[in-house]
Amino acid sequence: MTDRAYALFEEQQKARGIDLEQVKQKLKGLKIETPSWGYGDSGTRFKVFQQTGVPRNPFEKFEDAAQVHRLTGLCPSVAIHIPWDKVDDYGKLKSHAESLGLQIGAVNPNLFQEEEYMLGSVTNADPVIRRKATDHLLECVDIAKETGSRDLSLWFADGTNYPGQGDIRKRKAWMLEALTEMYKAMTPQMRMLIEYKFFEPAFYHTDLADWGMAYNYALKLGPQAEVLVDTGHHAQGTNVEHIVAYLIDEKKLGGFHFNSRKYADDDLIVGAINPYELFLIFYQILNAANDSDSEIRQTVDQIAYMIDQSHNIEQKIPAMIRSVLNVQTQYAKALLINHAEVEEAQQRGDVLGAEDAVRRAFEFDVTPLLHAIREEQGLPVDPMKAYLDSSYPKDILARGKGGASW
Ligand code: AOS
Ligand code: ZN
Ligand code: ZN
Ligand code: ZN
Repeated sequence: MTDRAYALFEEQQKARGIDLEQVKQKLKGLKIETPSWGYGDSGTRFKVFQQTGVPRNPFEKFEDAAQVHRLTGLCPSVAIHIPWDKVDDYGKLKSHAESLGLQIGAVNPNLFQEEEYMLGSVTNADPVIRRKATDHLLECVDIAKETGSRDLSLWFADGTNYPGQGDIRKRKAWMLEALTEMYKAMTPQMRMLIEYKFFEPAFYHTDLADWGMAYNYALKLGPQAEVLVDTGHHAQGTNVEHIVAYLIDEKKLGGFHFNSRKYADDDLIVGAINPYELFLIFYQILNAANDSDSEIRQTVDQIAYMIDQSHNIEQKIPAMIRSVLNVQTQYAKALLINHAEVEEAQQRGDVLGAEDAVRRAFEFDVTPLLHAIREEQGLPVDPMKAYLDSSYPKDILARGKGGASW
């Protein structure tokens, strides 16, 4: 059955001029980093729900992440959040990760959970608090040295709730001061990925509100600083794939935090609400992947694909499996775009033809293709089912309730 479905799919794609061997190779190369915080308890400002069986410490978070990688083959690294994942010995955490076939990925400083940061961290009017916040950034650089992490992902909750509450321009300068100090502490192999979000928790102004501000800081800091696009961090209607194309073209797109949303920064399972947006993001990336400029191709190669989700009511591990499979599916669909066909239609000024050439790829059922590559990789064809049928979901119940949470 699978074979017949694949044979038909292969025939169909061949007729469209798609080289399936190349598609398969690219699919097998896809890597998506999962976040340690996605495995723990989380919630909204109204309630953090406690589930039975969530990891009790960073070591167990890696054990759960290893399940996701074992079954999908997609997630060899895990992002950590400091101090949520603070341990005495990062070398020990690193070897634990390696023993599970994983690596420690991006290090995420946390400058939003201490009392002192109520009016800002690196942008606080009090120099003592700014110092403390900057020291935490430096601590994270040191941790990244120990864990062997390339990327430091920065997101700041800094902002104000009311006009006049803070001096926007002074805060802008303090932000640059802190980032500069951190940038100078990084090793040449490291990258600073600067995230932005237009509101929440601050509701009047956010110091790093949009991609333009993140880009401006990255430009001032130097080549090791780049922009991180979190898909949930835009106003309704924003054309995220345009931002992606623009940043790639400027060689400043460092990575993604994938998630999906209906209203704001909802942190829902990526691809659950807006799969076409995700597909169009990959369209832009793949369009740039063949650019004649080698620096653009290199930018595309270095993009860090990361999930940033907080699973409040979902079972954590299945939610993560669903998420990465959704990314894989949209990536697979985008790989079916015939770029030459799109370009020809553009040249002819054929608006409908160009749109059709892009959309048609989205409309294919890629299930036979995904089953085929999983078989070739020795992975279960249905990773979700394989997880649910395994003993792991039952085994972790022994951990009880009250695991790690933010
Ligand atoms: C916050 O909205 C951001 O997306 C950050 O990436 C944050 O660090 C992450 O959600 C973990 O809290
Ligand atoms: Zn209300
Ligand atoms: Zn994020
Ligand atoms: Zn967010």
